[in-house]
Amino acid sequence: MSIPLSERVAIPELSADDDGDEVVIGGWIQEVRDLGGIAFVQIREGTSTAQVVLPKKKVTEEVAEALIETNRESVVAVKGTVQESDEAPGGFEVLPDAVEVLNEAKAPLPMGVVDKVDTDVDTRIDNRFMDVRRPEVQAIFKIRAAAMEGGRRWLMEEGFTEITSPNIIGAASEGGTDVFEVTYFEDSAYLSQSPQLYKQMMMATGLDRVFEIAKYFRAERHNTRRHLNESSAFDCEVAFIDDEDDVLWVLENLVQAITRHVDEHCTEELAALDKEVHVPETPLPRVTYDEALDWTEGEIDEEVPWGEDLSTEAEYALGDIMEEKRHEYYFITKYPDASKPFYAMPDGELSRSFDLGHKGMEVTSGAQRVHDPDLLEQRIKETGLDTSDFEDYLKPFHYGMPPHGGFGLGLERIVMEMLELPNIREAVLFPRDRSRLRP
Ligand code: AMO
Repeated sequence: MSIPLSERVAIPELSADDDGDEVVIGGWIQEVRDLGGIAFVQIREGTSTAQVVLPKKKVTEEVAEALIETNRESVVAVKGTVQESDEAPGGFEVLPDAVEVLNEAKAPLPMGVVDKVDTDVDTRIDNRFMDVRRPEVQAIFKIRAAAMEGGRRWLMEEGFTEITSPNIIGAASEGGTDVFEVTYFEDSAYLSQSPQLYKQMMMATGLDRVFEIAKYFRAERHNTRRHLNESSAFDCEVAFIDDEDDVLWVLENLVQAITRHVDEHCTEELAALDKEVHVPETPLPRVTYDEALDWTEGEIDEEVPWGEDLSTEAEYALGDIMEEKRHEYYFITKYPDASKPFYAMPDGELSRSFDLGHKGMEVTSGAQRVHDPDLLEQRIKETGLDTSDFEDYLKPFHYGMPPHGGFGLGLERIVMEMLELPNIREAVLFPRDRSRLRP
């Protein structure tokens, strides 16, 4: 007779209070300790385990063998009685009457799950299904999901509408060369670098506040610890703004909502990673681009010429300075126009653009946008792009486009930063980088 899996009780929900209850549990065989007259088997589900106790005189040979002889990491169902036990981890154990091996794992395993040996990151990603069985890895993806939930919830509460824009597009969304070209029937198309042009087009519709948890595809050739060729972001756009300050308000509160949600809902996961999340106070400090150059001068080997984007070295130096001032998160505002894209609103030589930094890592860029069609067209031309590629984007600007602005908050970047992960690949299940297209 098979064990009814629909009656399965979640291991994290079991405790000594269930003493005497008949339960069904299911999970992966993590560890077997056979002491002769008695054996202990740890069954893992998620980041929790339950101890199954096998006193050889009290359980049938068939039950004992099924757990002791089956390879580690096999999936089993166990039906038995919960008994309080001071010696068992969690204060309880399960005495089984029936065991069913649902799927036996091959041996040897492609990588260890609980062994304390360091497995290299490539082996881990090649075997992600097994890597995610490790509590500290599973915790990362639960926290990532919580970050998405916390952000999405807050945006919904603030009246944002979630949109979905196309990922297969006819012209490069961010301009430039970092686009993946794909065959589209008889034509070629591109994978979207961001939903930038679409979220802006929505500002002409009356949906005044939109967001998308978007995919960015970027054919950047560099292989760094903070770049992916496929990444995700909270992309927001807001209409009827006075200036970029209105957008900064949304961003700082979104970051606060994300970190607060993780802090409040991921206690176990943070403990598995031995991390604490710091919820920033708002408003976040604003540092102008000029101040950033000024403050980092002398702290870095290669000065940043005015007008250019901050170098990685300057970003980290600024991160250190801000950390000394006890600020993990901070805005960098008033960038030079020359360093920002055509759609960002110029303000003389400056731009109404900003970045959000966290300890030296850029986690967000955004800006008030140009909403005047003539200026926008002129800027597209000045960038060396072909305005005919932007016809669909430009059209709404001729038919009632309110002042607007927005930002893209890199999801992997904020997860990586929150959890102090050494590499962005740790924050995505199946990373895409220059040398990886599988699994
Ligand atoms: P930007 O190109 O700065 O701006 O991207 C916004 C944020 O997305 C994240 N990000 C990445 N993360 C990992 N790997 C990458 N290759 C990568 N590229 C970007 C970063 C970055 O800050 N359209 C604008 C946003 C806007 O103005 O609304 C844009 O895409 O965290």
